[in-house]
Amino acid sequence: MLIGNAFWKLYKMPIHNVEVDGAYLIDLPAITDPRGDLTFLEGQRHVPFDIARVYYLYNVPVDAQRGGHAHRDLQQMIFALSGSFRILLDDGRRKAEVLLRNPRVGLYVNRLVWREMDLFSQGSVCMVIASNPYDESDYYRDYNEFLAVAHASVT
Ligand code: T46
Repeated sequence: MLIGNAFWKLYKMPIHNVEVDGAYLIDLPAITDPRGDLTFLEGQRHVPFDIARVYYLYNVPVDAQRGGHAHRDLQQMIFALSGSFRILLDDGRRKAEVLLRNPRVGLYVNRLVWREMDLFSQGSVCMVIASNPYDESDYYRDYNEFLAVAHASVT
């Protein structure tokens, strides 16, 4: 399966690298007319996986901190459908910070990337497209355990 840069080059989607391995920002199509804007995404066309699950975060207090984990296998694409929030990314060697605030920009996050989310604006809505159904055993919720696995996977 193609993942990351190879996928986006093949499908000619505009991508913007962030400073960690396994995470990219992509611009989705937008159809704009006087009635408003429409953005769409299709599995294996705009996201490099088959879509198995969609979930969304809403009614999030502005001082909430979410995330604080990485995944063993899960790939995701994260959107700010309304408002904005910050995502801190960590591949075990480098860290990056992304402010999501445009509903047509998605953040692709591969497996083995630690993520933390904060600075939610009032009324923000975060939508996530995921490659697998929910499975608690797929989570690394201990940062040191994640670091050990991330370091082992690049050596
Ligand atoms: C991620 C960030 C961006 C379910 O039952 N089904 C689900 O699909 C999800 C995502 C969660 N849950 C349960 C598990 C927990 O009891 O909902 C509760 C809250 O989940 P969690 O604390 O993991 O939520 P966040 O916002 O910290 O993290 C979520 C995703 O879990 C995670 O994969 O990348 O959003």
